[in-house]
Amino acid sequence: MPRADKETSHDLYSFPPLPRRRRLVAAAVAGFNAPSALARDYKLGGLSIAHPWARASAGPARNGAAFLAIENAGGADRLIAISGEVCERAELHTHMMEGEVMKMRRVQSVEVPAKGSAALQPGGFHIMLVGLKHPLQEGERFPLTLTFETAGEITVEFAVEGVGSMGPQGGTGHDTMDHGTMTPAN
Ligand SMILES: [Cu+2]
Repeated sequence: MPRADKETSHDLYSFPPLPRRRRLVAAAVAGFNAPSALARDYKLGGLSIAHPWARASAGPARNGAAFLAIENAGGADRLIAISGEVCERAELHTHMMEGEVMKMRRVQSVEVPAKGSAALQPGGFHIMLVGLKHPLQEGERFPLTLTFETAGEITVEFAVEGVGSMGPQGGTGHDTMDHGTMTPAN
């Protein structure tokens, strides 16, 4: 079991050994531009927001995770806030290794470099949907409003994909990173 501390014990879960992790990351990168029937892309200034999606809830889970990819044709920007009716609050999280344990940590923003890209994807940055008002069902869609420091606000629709989904490329069925077993923060 991972070491638990008071601040982040709700964020703890096991992570697969490194070789598998590398493969997942490689697959995610390869899939970055993959088309998807569910995807809808959005533009805001120089930003293109591709494939907003979330994982279906596992049972009555109260938290969920949502993902998207951002490409930036303009100057540096930062994703600084998320809001929506689907949950009590949405937070930006990342994953960090602490020893051999992967943990989630809240972050204040996600950098979107000039002429660069940022990916919110399983195993990395993600939007944590805290206190879901109902379990997310595969095939459902819900809106979230993204706030960028420079580009401003845009509301995008997230498509709910399967519980084990890893993203646009269809995924590997890896489910130990599911947020569904987490309990809400207090
Ligand atoms: Cu999280």
